[in-house]
Amino acid sequence: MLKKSLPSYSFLSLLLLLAFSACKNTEKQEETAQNERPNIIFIMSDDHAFQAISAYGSELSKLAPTPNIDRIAEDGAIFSRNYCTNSLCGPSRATILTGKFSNENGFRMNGDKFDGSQVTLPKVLGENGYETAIIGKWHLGTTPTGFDYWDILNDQGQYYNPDFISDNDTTTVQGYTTDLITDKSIDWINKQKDADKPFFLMVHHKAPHRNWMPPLRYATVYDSIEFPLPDSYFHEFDTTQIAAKDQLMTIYKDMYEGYDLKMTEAEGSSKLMHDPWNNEFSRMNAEQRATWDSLYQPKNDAMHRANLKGKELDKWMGQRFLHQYLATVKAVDDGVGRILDYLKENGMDENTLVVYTSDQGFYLGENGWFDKRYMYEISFRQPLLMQYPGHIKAGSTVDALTQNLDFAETFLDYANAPIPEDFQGKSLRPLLENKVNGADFRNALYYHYYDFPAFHMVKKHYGVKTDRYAMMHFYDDIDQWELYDVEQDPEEHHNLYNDPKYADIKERLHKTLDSLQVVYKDTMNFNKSTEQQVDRAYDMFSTLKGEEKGYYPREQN
Ligand code: SGN
Ligand code: CA
Repeated sequence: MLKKSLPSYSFLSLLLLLAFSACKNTEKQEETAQNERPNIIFIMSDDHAFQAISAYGSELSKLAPTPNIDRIAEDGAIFSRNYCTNSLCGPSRATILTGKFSNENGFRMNGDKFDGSQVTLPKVLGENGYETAIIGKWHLGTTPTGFDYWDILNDQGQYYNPDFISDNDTTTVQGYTTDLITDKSIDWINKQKDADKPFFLMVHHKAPHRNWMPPLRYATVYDSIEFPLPDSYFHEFDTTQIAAKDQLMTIYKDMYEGYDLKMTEAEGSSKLMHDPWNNEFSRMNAEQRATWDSLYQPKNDAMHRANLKGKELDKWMGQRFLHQYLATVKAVDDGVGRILDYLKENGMDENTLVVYTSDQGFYLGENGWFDKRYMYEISFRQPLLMQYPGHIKAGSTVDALTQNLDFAETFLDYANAPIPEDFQGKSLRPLLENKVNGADFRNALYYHYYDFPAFHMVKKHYGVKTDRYAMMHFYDDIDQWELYDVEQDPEEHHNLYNDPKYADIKERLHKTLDSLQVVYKDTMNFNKSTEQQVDRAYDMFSTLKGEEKGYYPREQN
């Protein structure tokens, strides 16, 4: 069933409609003939915050710019208010593939198994004459379906010498993963160069995901820079925001000194502090490890000599995190540059739609946090840039409320392929062609996050976001509503839900939320985690942190 299928009409109106649609069809055919079917290259990194893309203009990114990603904004469009449906890797990827919310595509949290028998974007493109491929991170639990070619990382993948899995074959490839994904992508594009079919390629980077291992060439690249830590780095939440207070994603409390921050035990030693999962360092060969140690030793020794304590040490940890995160981003940016250069050098830039995004937003020290999951702006917002010369105006900004839910329909629209009736997004093409005003495109977004109890202990929640406000409900082990005036309070530190002045706004938002849940068919499931499940999860974290059970006591709400 296609989205533009005929509803039922009376006989007369049916005749009129048929006559009319015959004309429309002829017009449509002419229009189609003129319409090129572009190649589509979809580049997605993992956990790349918009604050770390210089085209988005943050002070931080000015010190660690991304000139190649920025080229897409210069030659095309940047989306200033693009959001995800569920701020987590697997769910975001499933939404992008299916054009559906998690409740409809069945993939709610990492660890779920993606149902590859359902209709997906690559399948529809394939049926409509596209050659399709995915290279890089997949993380959906089952092997890809609907792609002509796939070459994926195992689960989260590794930064060094990763395993790549293709049809029944796993190969360990020597090198740095970001560079390898770029090499493999360019090789594949090169094979399509002279084909008479258009292609769709998903280039999915692992970087800059935790544990932020930069390539050796950038291990010291930002060492001379002191990055600004956000003003809210030491923010303390009170009980009006229990769901924000009660999490495990604070840089200076919850990161592992060795695994995450590469801190060593003592001056002169290269032995890492707490490193519960040696799965990243163990991938390196002896030569890589020796070079790594030679680059990290002087800065780790300097850290020991400085003998930092308390907040000074907390700030040092934030700096170390940003240095590494931004160094892994720099390699992603190199990769984007290589793909853009390849397209230009081979005369393919004009007929290729290039998209850059991340699977969600990411905290870079705001509230003292890393990771994502929350519907709060920083992790809800998902960077998005697109270029298609001659079709998307260079240097344009799209300020409509858009979502990763819309990607599938957008690409099908550009490919002149039919859009399945049950896809839940909207094509962004009219926005990019200035055929619709941002304010008329969509007035509210829906969100739903389910992964609790789990890593970082962010509670289950769903919510609505309008032009100005965000309202969300944290449920499962608590029952808390929050309302923010995001325009006045961009950091979302003032929960207005119980403020009588906002009663009308609250009521309106509730109505919008109710209608979105109907539209997106999200019949609520208030399954409660048992007390034991939640306690077990907290115990797991205490153990991973190398502490006694109960080290992380559960907030008593
Ligand atoms: C890993 C990370 C978490 C992260 C999840 C989900 N821990 O489990 O910090 O939230 O991935 O990330 S790690 O120490 O093993 O890296 S996601 O992007 O895949 O959803
Ligand atoms: Ca991610």
